[in-house]
Amino acid sequence: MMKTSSTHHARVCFLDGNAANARNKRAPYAVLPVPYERTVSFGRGTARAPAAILRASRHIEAFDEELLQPLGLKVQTLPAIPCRHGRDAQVLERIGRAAAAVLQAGRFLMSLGGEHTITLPLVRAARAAYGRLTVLHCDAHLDLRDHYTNTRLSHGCVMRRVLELGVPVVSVGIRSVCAEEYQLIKERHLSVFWARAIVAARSSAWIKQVLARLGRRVYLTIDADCLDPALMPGTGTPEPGGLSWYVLTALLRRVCATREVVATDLVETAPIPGTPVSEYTAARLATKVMLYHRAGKR
Ligand SMILES: [Mn+2]
Repeated sequence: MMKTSSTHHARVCFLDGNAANARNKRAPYAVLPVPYERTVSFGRGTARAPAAILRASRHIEAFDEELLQPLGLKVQTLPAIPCRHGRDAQVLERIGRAAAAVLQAGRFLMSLGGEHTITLPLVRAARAAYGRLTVLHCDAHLDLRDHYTNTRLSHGCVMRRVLELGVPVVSVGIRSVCAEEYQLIKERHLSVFWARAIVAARSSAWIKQVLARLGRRVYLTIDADCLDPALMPGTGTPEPGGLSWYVLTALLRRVCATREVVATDLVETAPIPGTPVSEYTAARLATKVMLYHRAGKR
């Protein structure tokens, strides 16, 4: 039996439980658990997501049914970032430093949130390491408010802060928007691909339109609520009418095949006690992104 004591948790490999692999500081893939939960407005529990996703990842089949190859991903799972103490800005800086160490070494970073706010320091670190990039933002929400619940460092404002870095954002799966956000996307001609249009599309031409908006290098942020709540019931603000598994993975596969995806975060999973569906879907999604990335490099 494999030991799964919590002290060794961070050392367990994301994908195959190979502890030696998990300690490999030169592994091309680094998984960073970021249990940051501070400004969640509705459902709670996203701080528990990184550990739950890592646990669920142990149950993923070691062969990929789509690419028809063994997973065999070389992954180092890093220790979780301490997120409970310190001011918001301090903790976000801590996250950025951990990300920078991975990205500066040219390794692929897969961050597991935590709430969406963590994307700001992660994008900053990616831009410092790689320069120009586009953020591909999969989400039910635009997260473009200037401030939300009395703070500018909230999950509801994170893409506004990213835009302020001067980084272009392409949003996919959107189906919830406030008047302020709608005004902003009209004024600035922001790239928004509505879930309603994607789900009704009769071809994958929309994927080509997404690709046309992306530069050569891409940072990918996936809010779990971009998916249909049937696949991802455990998320802070579930919205009906989300993307299906096959639609989202088709998009991500094409993006990884045609662009240099330098890092990804998967945020806003909030495990529901008694059903593993949310964390298992999240683990599968994180794995798919790394597999698509590896296939794209070949
Ligand atoms: Mn969202």
